[in-house]
Amino acid sequence: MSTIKLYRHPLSGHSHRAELFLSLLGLKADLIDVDLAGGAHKQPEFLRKNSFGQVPVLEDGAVRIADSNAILSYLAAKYDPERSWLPSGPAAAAEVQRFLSIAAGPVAYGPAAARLVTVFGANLDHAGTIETAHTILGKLDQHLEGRNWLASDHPTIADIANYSYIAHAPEGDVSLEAYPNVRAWLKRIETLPGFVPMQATAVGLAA
Ligand SMILES: N[C@@H](CCC(=O)N[C@@H](CS)C(=O)NCC(=O)O)C(=O)O
Repeated sequence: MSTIKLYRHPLSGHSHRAELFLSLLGLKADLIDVDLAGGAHKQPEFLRKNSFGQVPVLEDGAVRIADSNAILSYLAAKYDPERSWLPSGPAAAAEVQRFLSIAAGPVAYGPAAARLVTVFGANLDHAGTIETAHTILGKLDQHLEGRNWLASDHPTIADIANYSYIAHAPEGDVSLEAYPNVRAWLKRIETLPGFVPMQATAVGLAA
């Protein structure tokens, strides 16, 4: 049995990015579903793993990491000695960090938040989240003009961090129709050896 455990929710894009990266690295992990609807993430047992009460959490032997981007950074530093997924040069590392911040900023407040409304019934300003989503998608589409990957000439954790919520943006009523470079980039990620999709939901699939 594997010593790596990923506490997650199957419809959580933050969880999916960790699951996807484990798979791309060829690492076996036990996926442990946390019952968010039942409030298991706010119970003492889970709060001992992450006092913020959120998935995902990774346990690798005695090491415990909360936060999806922190998990990506840890896995890249530990299991990719060539540092291809997280380059160690100062400028290259900074460029990856720039896109981790975008994943935790406008992508979280845009496409991820729009999907929170439609999939989980979150009480947010749906129109505002959709507007934020289109602003960042427009910028990313421009950035990807003539580029295959977000932060380098090869895939890095910047691509993995941004993939899940952008791929599932239509579930939040955010169409990707106007962003051909973004759609081509998503497809590129989907052809990486070891790619695993996030479970789709019934909402927004026609968008
Ligand atoms: N910054 C965190 C955000 C994680 C997050 O928002 N997780 C959501 C599921 S996608 C969650 O656990 N929500 C429950 C809550 O916040 O109460 C990360 O990147 O892991």
